[in-house]
Amino acid sequence: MFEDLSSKFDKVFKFIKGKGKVSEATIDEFLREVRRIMLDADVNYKVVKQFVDDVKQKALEKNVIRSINPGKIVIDTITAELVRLMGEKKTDIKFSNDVPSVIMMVGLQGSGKTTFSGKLAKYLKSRGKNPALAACDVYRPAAIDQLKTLGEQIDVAVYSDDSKDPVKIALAAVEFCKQNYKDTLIVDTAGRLAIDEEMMREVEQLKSKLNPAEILFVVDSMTGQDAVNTAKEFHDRLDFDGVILTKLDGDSRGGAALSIRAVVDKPVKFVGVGEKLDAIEPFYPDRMASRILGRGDIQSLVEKAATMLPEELDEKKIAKLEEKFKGNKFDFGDFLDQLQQIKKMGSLSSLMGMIPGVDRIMKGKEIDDKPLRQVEAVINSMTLKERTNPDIINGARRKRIAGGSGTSIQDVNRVIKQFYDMQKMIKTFKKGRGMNNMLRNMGLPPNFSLK
Ligand SMILES: Nc1nc2c(ncn2[C@@H]2O[C@H](COP(=O)(O)OP(=O)(O)OP(=O)(O)O)[C@@H](O)[C@H]2O)c(=O)[nH]1
Ligand SMILES: [Mg+2]
Repeated sequence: MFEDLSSKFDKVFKFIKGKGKVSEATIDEFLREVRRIMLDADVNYKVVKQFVDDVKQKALEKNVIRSINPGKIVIDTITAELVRLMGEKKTDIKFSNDVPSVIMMVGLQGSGKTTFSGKLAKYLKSRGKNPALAACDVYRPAAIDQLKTLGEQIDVAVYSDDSKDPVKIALAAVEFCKQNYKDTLIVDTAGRLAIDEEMMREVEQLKSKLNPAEILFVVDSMTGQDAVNTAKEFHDRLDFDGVILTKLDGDSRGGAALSIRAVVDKPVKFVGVGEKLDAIEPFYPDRMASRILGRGDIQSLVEKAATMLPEELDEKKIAKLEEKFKGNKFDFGDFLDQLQQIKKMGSLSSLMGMIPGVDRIMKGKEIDDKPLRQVEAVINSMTLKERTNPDIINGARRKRIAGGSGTSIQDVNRVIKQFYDMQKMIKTFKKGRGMNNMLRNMGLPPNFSLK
């Protein structure tokens, strides 16, 4: 995410860090560079001007010119101003006192409304809500089916009928929620190629009839300043409550993320970071600033792992795994369980991108998940007996497993070797020689840390 922006910030920060004392002219030179970086990232020019002026004023107030550590003052000021620019604090979804709370999605065609409706339903469901979806895009023939398919994947009811009237469908969906004890209704609406009067009238009508708790404007972050301009037009007509920035996993330069809040004065509430239904993250301005400045986002990574636990990994399973570790009984079945846990957290690329510095090294390159998938396929082709007792996997069995999993015998050999290596690692760990031994086994120096 934003690799280009982070590496440029990194460069210009190095310039100021190296300075002992600075004059106002040096600060100006530095800020001219910051300005250029932000314009290159397609941040709105008015926003950039205000930002740079604010940074200068605040740095001067902090006596940067007389300071012996001017670099730190300037960098801290920029960090704080970036956070402020994006809205300071995370803003939650609002719910109404009426049942159901209606959350309405609006935005241009292809911005990601339908996908985000599914993501939000899944997100709210895992947090104790009982949502339903309403299919109010009656224009695109496949739109209703698309939403129904998403609903099936997450086991959330989708209300649709063939009245061809979005307002009627939405009102009927509200009734459906009341009768079926659904507390939240997510309304997916139709998008058009550019803002047209008909679409605007339709969403205005939906707004007045539904009295939604939230209108969320969904926008493709890759469209940069166009995203910001569209946001403004939608905002003038609809006074929406929050912004959803989608496709931040792509090569979005950061312009939309950095300018939208300042231009429409409405918070970004979530971001979309992939096509899958769990590729949704609440928007934290401070964490986003950290990513933009190439410092990663360890907090989100940890939370991602932690929030999975109640839902997807039950206490019993953890206890069982611990037992197995202790008794040296860790087998291929457990190996497979572990792999599936990792996969549930998202793609390897998105996980690695949250580690400080990694984004810049990878420069947007995708990490190939194929080896993981291969390991999974190989284990899936083993019999239960083979999984618990890998020593019996002889040549003939290896051949069968390779055939069954669509891999080669070499692949199977590799997976089995990896498994034994992992067992060895667990043993070293158990013997109490601790973390450093484990790191050495992984080919890393002792006391290795990501910071
Ligand atoms: N990479 C990536 N793709 C996304 C994201 N969100 C949506 N998409 C993809 O963008 C395309 C359009 O998404 P939709 O959800 O159908 O968009 P929409 O706004 O409902 O489109 P219309 O109904 O035609 O107006 C699909 O191929 C999605 O898979 C995201 O966060 N990241
Ligand atoms: Mg749609």
